[in-house]
Parts: sequence; structure tokens; C-alpha cells
Amino acid sequence: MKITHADVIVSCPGRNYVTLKIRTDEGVYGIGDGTLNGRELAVASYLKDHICPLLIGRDPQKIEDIWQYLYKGAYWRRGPVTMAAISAVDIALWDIKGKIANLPVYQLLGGASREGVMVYCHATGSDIPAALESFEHYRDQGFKAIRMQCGIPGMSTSYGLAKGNNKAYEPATKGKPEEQAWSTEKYLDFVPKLFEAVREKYGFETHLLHDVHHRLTPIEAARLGKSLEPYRLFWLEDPTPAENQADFRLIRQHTVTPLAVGEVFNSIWDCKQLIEEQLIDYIRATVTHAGGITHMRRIADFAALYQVRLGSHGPSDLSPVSMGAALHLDLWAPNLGIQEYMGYPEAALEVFPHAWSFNQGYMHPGDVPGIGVDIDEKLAAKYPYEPAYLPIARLEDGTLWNW
Ligand code: KDG
Ligand code: MG
Repeated sequence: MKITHADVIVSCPGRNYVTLKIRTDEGVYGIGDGTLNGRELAVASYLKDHICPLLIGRDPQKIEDIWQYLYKGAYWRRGPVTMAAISAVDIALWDIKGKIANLPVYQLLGGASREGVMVYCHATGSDIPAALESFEHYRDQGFKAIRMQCGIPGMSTSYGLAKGNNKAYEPATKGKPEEQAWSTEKYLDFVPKLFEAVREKYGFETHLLHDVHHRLTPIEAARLGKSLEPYRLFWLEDPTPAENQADFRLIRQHTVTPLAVGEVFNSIWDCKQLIEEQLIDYIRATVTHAGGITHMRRIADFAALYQVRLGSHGPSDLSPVSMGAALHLDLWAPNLGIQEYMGYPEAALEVFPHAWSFNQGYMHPGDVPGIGVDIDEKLAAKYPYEPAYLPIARLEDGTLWNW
């Protein structure tokens, strides 16, 4: 079997996605996701200009060899653009392998470790009453785990706030990045009140999560973790930027609130120290940014040695193809924690027909051979790429901060 075509499709059915379609001389094809929010065209070019020509004529069944060829062969290892491109190829090749074997990918990985994958959604509101309403909305849909974000008194906006009337949270803006003001002091004073309100009204039955989105220093994060302990969070996410992995030692010394990190990671090297020193509880790297199923499986096995569990990033800025691939990995991984499921714009669900499903707080990748997600190319063509960027954050004095 040989690869005959590798085509990149960039579309915007609600938001931008970079999809790779690999076709073979035997008619079997595979689909992969390489979306990198705000830098989509860089990945598309990396694929089109540097990877696709190298794939033609190769045996698509040699997933490991192709992975090593693209990783070591480029000489320039790692980095979000390179790894998103490798991920797209890897996911498409697992899709092909599953189709050849006539098995869903989770079966190729070793079979299901559970009936379904627990997922968490995003509740959001401009103030505490609105956030509580949003919590109820998702709890009534059956979610067992809910991420809580909320507007902060005295700040015009904050991370995780939906624009408009409790609509889906979508931070990217068309054209240039939006600028937002950030006050650590106001945030730190307010967040415990939000969780106190949720626990007081709804008790402890639902898992609660919160995303700090890299905005605190280690000592501030330690303080927040400590102040949230009475509300027993499932996790506190990205409390501080993780470039310096040793920073997490300080947070860990002060709080037993579980920590989740890694949505911006692109290889096992980004989380090696965090995992080895047990500085985190959940690793949030994804199949789309951290080298596909092949590399994520390596991260999962490594993490398992240290009782760190998978908690993959699953925002709507990764395509439904990514969700499918993640769910196969999750269903297999003995050390699954939870999967993020933010939902998708309606148009995206139509462009990407999928076998995965949601039921009462759990998801399943489906039993279709391969990944179980396709792309309707004709429909995708009706949604051309639109430049869009994530916001940036500045402190109230104008200093550029972590968004
Ligand atoms: O593209 C960036 C988003 O995916 C990110 O801001 C969402 O933090 C996020 C999350 O936890 O889903
Ligand atoms: Mg996050």
C-alpha cells in the first residue's frame, strides 16, 4: 500500500480548522487535525510545503517509522507548528490503519478500559448568579464535571467569559487580537467566592474545575490553591506558565488542590519534570498538538508510572477530528482522568460527520473502523479561512501579561 495524495484543507465552519487528508493507492483514506489556533496557516504551509511531498509513495502502515522520519528527519525538533503538522499526519495514519484492520482505533491500542469517557464542559457567566444558571444548564444535560469561570467585579472581562447571553465561549476575534485588562488582585479575592456559592447551592456531587489560564505567579497560585481547598476542586488548571517546570514545586508545597497543566505542550519533554517529580495530577497535552496518538500514548504510559492521569485539552478550536482521536486514546488509556468537551459550532458538526457521541456526562468514540470522523469537502469549501486571533492581556498599568 502506498500514499498517493496528501491534501490540506483549511476551512472556517464557525472557526478555523486545518485538516489533512491522506489518500492511498488502495482507495483507503485517513483524516487528521493540525489546527493551531491563530497560527493555522503556518501549520498548513508546513504540511503543504514540507511534509506532504515527502509522504507520497510511503507505506501508510508504517506509522512509527513515518513519525520518527518527520520528527528526527527535520533536524529541527519539537515546537507547536512542527508538532501540530506531525500530529495531523499521525492521526490520519491511525485512521487508515483502523480502516484496513476494520477496527476502531481504540481496539488497536489495546481495547476499552471503560464504558465511556467522562468529560467536562464550560459553565460561564458575567456574575455569580449567571454562572450558577450556566452550571444548572450543564448539570441538567448530564455533565458530571463542570468548569466554572465567571466575570470578576471591577474588571470589564476575564478569561472564560462567553460573549452575549450565555452563548458558547469563543475568545478568538476576527482580524486583530482583542486587548483585555487583567487584575490579579481582584481575581484572587473573587474566585473563592464563586466556588463557595456553587458548593453552597449544589453541594459536592458535581466535579468542579477552574482554569487560571497561566495568569498567576507561583506564590499567587499557591495562595489560590490553598484558598480553594474547602471546595475540593477536581483540578486547578494552568495556575502559572509552565516553561519553568520547577516553578510547580512551590505551588505543590503549599496546596493539595489537584493541578492540571499542558494544553500548550507539544512533546513529552515539556512535561518530563512535572511528571517525574509528581508536580501535577493531570496532563493536558492533546493528540493535535503533541504528536498525535503515537506520541500521546508515550506520554500517557510515562505519566502512568507517576500516577499522573490524562485530562486532554478539547476546546472547539481543535476540530471534531481531534475529538475523535482523543476519545480513542481516552477510552484505552488505563490512566484516564477526564476529557474536556467544549462543544462545536453547528456548522463544524456538519462539515465533520462523526461517530463520537455524548450521553449523560460520558463520551464514546463510536465503533466505526478508524477514527470515525470524516470531512465533507464540498461543504468545507463554503467556509473559507478567516484570520482570527486569541486576545492578549495587559495589567491595569499597561504591562503585557499572559492571556
Ligand atoms: O486556543 C486556545 C484555547 O484552546 C484555550 O484558551 C482554551 O484554555 C483553554 C481550555 O482550557 O480549553
Ligand atoms: Mg485551559
